[in-house]
Amino acid sequence: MNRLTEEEYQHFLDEGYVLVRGLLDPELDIQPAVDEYAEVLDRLAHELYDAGEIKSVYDDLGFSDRMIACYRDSGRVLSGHFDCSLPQASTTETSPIWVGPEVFGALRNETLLDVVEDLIGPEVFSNPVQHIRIKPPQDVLPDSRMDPITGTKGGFDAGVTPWHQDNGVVLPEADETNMLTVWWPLTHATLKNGCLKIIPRSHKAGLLHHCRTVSGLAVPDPMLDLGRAFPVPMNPGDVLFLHRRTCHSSLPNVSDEVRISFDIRYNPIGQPTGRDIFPGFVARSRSNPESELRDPKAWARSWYDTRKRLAVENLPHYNRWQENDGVCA
Ligand SMILES: O=C(O)CCC(=O)C(=O)O
Ligand SMILES: [Fe+2]
Repeated sequence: MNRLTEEEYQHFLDEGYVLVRGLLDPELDIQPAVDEYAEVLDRLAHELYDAGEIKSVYDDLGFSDRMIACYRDSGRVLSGHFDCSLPQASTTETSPIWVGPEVFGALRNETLLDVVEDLIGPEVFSNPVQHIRIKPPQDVLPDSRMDPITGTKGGFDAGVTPWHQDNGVVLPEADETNMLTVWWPLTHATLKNGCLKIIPRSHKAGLLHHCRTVSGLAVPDPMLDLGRAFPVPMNPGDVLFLHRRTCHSSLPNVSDEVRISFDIRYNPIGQPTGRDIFPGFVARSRSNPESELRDPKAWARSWYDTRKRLAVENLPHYNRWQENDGVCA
């Protein structure tokens, strides 16, 4: 074991998660990414202002208030401009994406990879199912994104996340892939601003049926042991490692600040990622260190190339769940 104790490892196996408090150093491991996103927001604010969509560039505001002002004035969902992945449909050559060097640095963070290695072994592939979630207070989300099931303003990318297993989000070819989810906040994640909730031991019941909702894929409540569910408030530096079948969701953001978190995934090299139209990379290989990708530009290029390809080819379906299926009606 690099970083985990035997007890922590056993806890992951038994409960389907392990929460490591204070694993990362907020100044060294998190602030560089926060600064990079502040630059992305600065450029976006100028673009929106030039397009007449916001009343000011709001450069006197801090990140959270500036983001909220841009949401409020523009009435748009802006999360795609920050996300390190492409949209689920209708990708064009100009679909927004942010794949900057500090995001790559986060995916290659050695402290994280030490724990990942403890959990899935020494040959580690960075799975392309990855997001930064800048979740604004839900009252600034456009009304069109009201979720009929949860009654909260949704949109998978910026609102409340319904109960699901990450295994349900990838294609069946990855059902036996040992995919690990790594969730960590860049700001405090609280009960009020929409922290994660998990159901311990839910990883033992196999893959559950997921329904398509406005907010993303959702396991219907009757299939869940909700009595066990608990919220997981976290501080910057804390990291949550989730088994691919552990049921989780997140609360609505009813605060007046944005909640920012990374959710990134890894699997053993050679196993299907479940989304092979997107590019992953070797993050750590003890047997062949030369195969590791260390060049942030090459990584960014792999996403730009994918965007270009998807803008002309149709995106193959990467959702196994049908639109109007009986279980979900
Ligand atoms: O951050 C959220 O609100 C949801 C995250 C999630 O579903 C995940 O990390 O897999
Ligand atoms: Fe998830």
